[in-house]
Amino acid sequence: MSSTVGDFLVERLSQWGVKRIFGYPGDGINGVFGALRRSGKIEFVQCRHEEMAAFMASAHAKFTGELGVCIATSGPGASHLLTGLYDARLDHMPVLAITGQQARTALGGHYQQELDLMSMFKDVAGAFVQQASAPSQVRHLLDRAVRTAVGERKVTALILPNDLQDLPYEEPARAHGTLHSSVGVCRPRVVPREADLVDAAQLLNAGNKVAILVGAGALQASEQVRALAEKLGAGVAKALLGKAVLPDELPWVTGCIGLLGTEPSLKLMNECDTLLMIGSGFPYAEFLPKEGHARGVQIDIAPNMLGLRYPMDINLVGDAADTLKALLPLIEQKTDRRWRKKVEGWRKAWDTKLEKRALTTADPINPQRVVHELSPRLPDNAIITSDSGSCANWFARDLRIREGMQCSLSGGLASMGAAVPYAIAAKFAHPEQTVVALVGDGAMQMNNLAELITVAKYWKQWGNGRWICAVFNNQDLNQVTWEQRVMEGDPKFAASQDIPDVPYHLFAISIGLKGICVERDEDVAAAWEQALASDVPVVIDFRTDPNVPPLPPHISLKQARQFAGALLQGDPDSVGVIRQTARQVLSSVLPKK
Ligand SMILES: Cc1ncc(C[n+]2csc(CCOP(=O)(O)OP(=O)(O)O)c2C)c(N)n1
Ligand SMILES: [Mg+2]
Repeated sequence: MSSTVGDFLVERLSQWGVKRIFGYPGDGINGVFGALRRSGKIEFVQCRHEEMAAFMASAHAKFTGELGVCIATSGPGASHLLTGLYDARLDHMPVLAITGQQARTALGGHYQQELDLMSMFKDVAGAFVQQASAPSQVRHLLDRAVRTAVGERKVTALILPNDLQDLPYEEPARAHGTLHSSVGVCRPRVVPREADLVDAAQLLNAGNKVAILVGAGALQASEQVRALAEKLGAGVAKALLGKAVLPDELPWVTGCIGLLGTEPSLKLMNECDTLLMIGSGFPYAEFLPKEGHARGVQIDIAPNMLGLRYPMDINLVGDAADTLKALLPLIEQKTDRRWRKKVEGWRKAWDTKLEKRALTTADPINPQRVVHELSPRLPDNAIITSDSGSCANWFARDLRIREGMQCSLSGGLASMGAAVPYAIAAKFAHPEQTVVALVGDGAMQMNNLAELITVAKYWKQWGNGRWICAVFNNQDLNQVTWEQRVMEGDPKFAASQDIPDVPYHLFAISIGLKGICVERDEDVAAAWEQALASDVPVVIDFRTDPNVPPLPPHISLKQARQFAGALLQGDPDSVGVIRQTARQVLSSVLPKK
């Protein structure tokens, strides 16, 4: 039987199916931690920082489909959660944050660690945020926080004053002003009406050149997307969060789209006459067809994500798999395969180009080669995470996803610091699978490095050490350096861009993990093989060349001029940049001298 409010909370979370909570302790939340210890029903994962706990909760939701839960103390613990919670919110993940608060008797008194948490969480957890004030209120607050998070795929927050956590739990009385809530939520099957499906099918059947764009919302609809694309003779581009929807072995999958995307995806969008978008909030409208050039159908579970990036003709509210299942019988098999052949041709040419780029020599290591060599060596069910930075380009372009793999990154928020916590949450959820995190050195220094200590603390518990962190050590905040050059026309600003050299592999060794340093292109493949065969988690320090350009698949004339101008203004790395850029892509746009 429950005794304190804390005990009740833990028991109720367990009834909701929560098995693991990520967090960090503090006196504002000790009443709940005591209950976690007494109960033993929920595993507590101790992170190095509350932001990492929130990233882990977000990743837990992404890699399992379950609710992610994170917990922190009052004041600074709660405020540290914010970025990870925003990550979940922007990627539509169900996450519950539980935090402490000062005692009810102190609130409003400018007390130590007293923050107005209701106001602070109001934006990120706007779907449901409440601060409990009485024991008998906690039951419905928790039930509603979980049901809202799961049912609406939102972030919610529950704030518990510390004195309240230790009070005896009371069931709500049968009286005016009390509530009697329950556990459980059955998600609906959401399928558009038949007449709307018929309209959508007519539009798609009338198209001669159909392009499909899939996002995270289509991750559970791989089979249906594939069947539909085959019938329509369509090419399929993938938004970053939808990278695992279809394997890259399919010759008509054009890969990722956007600034980090591929040339065939760009061509697919520019030349199609019909666009079908499924479960994607891909933001960059300039990579979609020009307005009026294509007719469009969109499918999304969230009505507020429909018709937003492209003026769609038909906006269908629906679950991706169920909607496609209902749509498929209405779709005619296209006999004219010329468009499909064209898309496959683009894709083939791109594969050749990509491989050539990856195998070009660089100084010291070509970062594209790091991911290029990883792809064929990954086990079938590997999980790959990426940080934000130039490695996200190589993750998007050079990583070839196969069936059964999962991958993700901080998509909507594009925050640095997510790759290692994501990879930790992935490993807790799927301990039998190999997990690989791709991380920039700036992101390591920001917070991923400390989170390796969490790996050192827990890996033996996972039952195996198949967990790898690959660092792209270029001593530069490279993605932004290139944005300064190409988008702004500014030379690299060394004061803001250069970062110290840190021996990541030695840090790993010092905390009991394995560390490998790779300094030459020709050693990249062997390093991956060694790491993938290791029974201890590995950190690989790849010394990569910052002058390999992570450029968008197309570069506009304006950007080319700006880029050339930036180099002429005295970019400190101009010689290396020109050499690498010429080798990679841009020989036509470089300054002549
Ligand atoms: C929290 C946060 N701060 C700043 C940025 C802006 N930003 C995006 S990529 C990047 C550079 C990342 O550098 P690094 O991790 O070394 O990767 P690289 O691009 O060098 O491969 C920065 C500063 C961000 N996305 N998130
Ligand atoms: Mg870097």
